[in-house]
This record gives sequence, C-alpha cells and structure tokens, in this order.
Amino acid sequence: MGQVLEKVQNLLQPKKIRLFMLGVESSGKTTMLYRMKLGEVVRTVPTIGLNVNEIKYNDIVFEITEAGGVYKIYSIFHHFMPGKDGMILIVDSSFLDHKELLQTTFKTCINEIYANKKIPVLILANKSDIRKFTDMEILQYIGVDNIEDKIFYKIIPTSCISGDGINEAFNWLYQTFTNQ
Ligand SMILES: Nc1nc2c(ncn2[C@@H]2O[C@H](COP(=O)(O)OP(=O)(O)O)[C@@H](O)[C@H]2O)c(=O)[nH]1
Ligand SMILES: [Mg+2]
Repeated sequence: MGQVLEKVQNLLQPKKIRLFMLGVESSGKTTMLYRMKLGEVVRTVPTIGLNVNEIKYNDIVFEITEAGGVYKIYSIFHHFMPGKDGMILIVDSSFLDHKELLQTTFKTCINEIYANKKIPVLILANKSDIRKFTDMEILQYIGVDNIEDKIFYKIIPTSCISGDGINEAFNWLYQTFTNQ
C-alpha cells in the first residue's frame, strides 16, 4: 500500500529540473531570476553565496541556482554540478568581459555534470535593450566551439528591462526537458 501511495505521489508531484546559472558579475543573473519568478524588475545587490530559486512553469519546477561572489570563487563552482540537469549561461550582450574566466569555468562545470547525452545549455544574450555584440560574437566569447560535442544549446536575446525573450527562454527549457 505504502509503495502504491508513493507512486501516486510521484505522479502528482511536478517534475523538478535543476539548473545552474553561470555568468560573470553584473551580467544580470539575479535580475533575471527575479524577473522570471515575479515578472518584475527588482533592484539587486551583489550576490554573496548561493541564490536558489524555484520557478514553476506549466507542470515543471525549475530549481535555478545562482552562485555569486568574487571571481576567486569561480574555481569552486564545479562542486555544485553533480545532480544538475543543465545550465543557464547568461551574458551581458553589451559588454563581453572576463572571457578566459568564463570559458574555463563553463568548461569545468560542464565536465562535472554527469549525463550520457548532450547537456542542455540555455544561453541568454541579456541586456538586449543595450546590445552591442552579435550572436556569433557572443558564441565565440563563450567558446562554444571547444565544448560543442558535450552540449545542446540555444542562444536567446533577453532583456530584464522590457521582458523580451523571457517567454521564449522558458518555452525552450520546457520543450527541452519534457522531451527527455
Ligand atoms: N539595461 C539592462 N540592464 C540590466 C538587464 N539585466 C540586468 N541589468 C542590470 O545589470 C546590473 C547587474 O545585475 P545583477 O542582476 O545584479 O547581475 P549579477 O551580478 O549577474 O547577479 C543591475 O544594475 C541590473 O539592473 C537588462 O536586461 N538590461
Ligand atoms: Mg547576483
């Protein structure tokens, strides 16, 4: 009986997808998380430590972890990867800084996610309202070429200010994780 109840509970509980959000300081991670969760622009302070949010979209709960802090701690981000289903990589499309740090961290993080298929990565070309770089330049900045065999990605321009692209981003996440 207990086992049957457990199975029914599992069926009723929404599927949970765990994502790690990576992006250099000020790319808009915290603003994006609150925009996704609350639909509004919240004034942020620099994130120290982990900022974990659960956002429900249709019948999926996305648990999104933002790890903030000074650049030195990027070297420990890969410890958060086991158990994650994918990543959100957020880029300030008006200012592509800390390229090497981002590329190294991204690669080490991907290598720590255990998966027997390509890992979904949603790339948000954020701040599209003040954008200066093309998708191609952004993909080069991230170093997608070095890691293309391990990931399955989509780049979507977003703006936390206007809300542009955010529905498209959720739709991609939803389609990707319902088809798995
Ligand atoms: N113009 C513009 N500014 C943004 C956008 N998203 C975030 N910001 C601003 O970028 C700054 C850094 O945002 P924050 O979320 O704290 O970045 P984090 O360090 O990556 O968490 C803040 O001043 C935000 O208001 C956007 O889409 N457009
Ligand atoms: Mg932050």
